[in-house]
Amino acid sequence: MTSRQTLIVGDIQGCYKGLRQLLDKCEFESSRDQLIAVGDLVARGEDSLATVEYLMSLNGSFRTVLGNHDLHLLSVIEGIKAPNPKDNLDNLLASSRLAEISYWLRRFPLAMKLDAQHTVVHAGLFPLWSTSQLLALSDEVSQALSSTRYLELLNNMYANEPQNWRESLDGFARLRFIINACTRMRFLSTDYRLNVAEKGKPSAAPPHLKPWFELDNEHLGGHEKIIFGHWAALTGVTDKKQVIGLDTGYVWGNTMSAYRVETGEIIAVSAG
Ligand SMILES: [Mn+2]
Repeated sequence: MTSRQTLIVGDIQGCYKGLRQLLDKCEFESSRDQLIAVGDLVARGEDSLATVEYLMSLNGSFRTVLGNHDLHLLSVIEGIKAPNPKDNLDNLLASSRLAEISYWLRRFPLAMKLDAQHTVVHAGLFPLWSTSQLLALSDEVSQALSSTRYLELLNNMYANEPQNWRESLDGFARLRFIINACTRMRFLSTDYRLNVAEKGKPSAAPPHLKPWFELDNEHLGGHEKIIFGHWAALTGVTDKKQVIGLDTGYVWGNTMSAYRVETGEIIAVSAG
């Protein structure tokens, strides 16, 4: 690559070695290019601390949307939740830079628009929302995350309710729905009820549940693309031109993927 590129990388999950291999393969130059992540920067991989320190070192060349694992890390840092025993966060939690890491992380949004075409969000676009509504709702959560309500929000974040979106939702129920839709959604029932329990492949789900991208979204423009992660069981396959899944399960031994915005290419490295 000799011209500036914008790369969107799938779920990194603390897989530092895979991230660096993927960026090398893409010929990523931090002085020239932009790197954007779909969230879940940390968790089960071999080195969540090295991953975060590297991404922080990129300064303005790196941005992310927040994933469920990133929000959970904030709760763990604040002592609201215990670390998940399946995660590998010990070195990160022991870091002398922990306060700096928390401050850095919680200033990122749940969703971002790169241009008129490309929207990035960890779990997906709730199909009753337009991308501009998604951005406005993401801002509501960001305001709480950067305010004195920060700890209260983390304390009120853990529940699977409400399942139905209503514009009249308010308080923490509203913020929780936005967080669940943006960071945990996979399936919805056909009446647009959020189901965050089911995790497998669409073909293995009960018939009343559909992947979020299979439900009609009358607000999504024909030129728009949604770039998301979170759902490793899809291995990136959505069968929709407008919906680009980048969680290809590197942490489970599969691949880590990046989408090159300028060309529409997917570049991947294998864990095996
Ligand atoms: Mn996730």
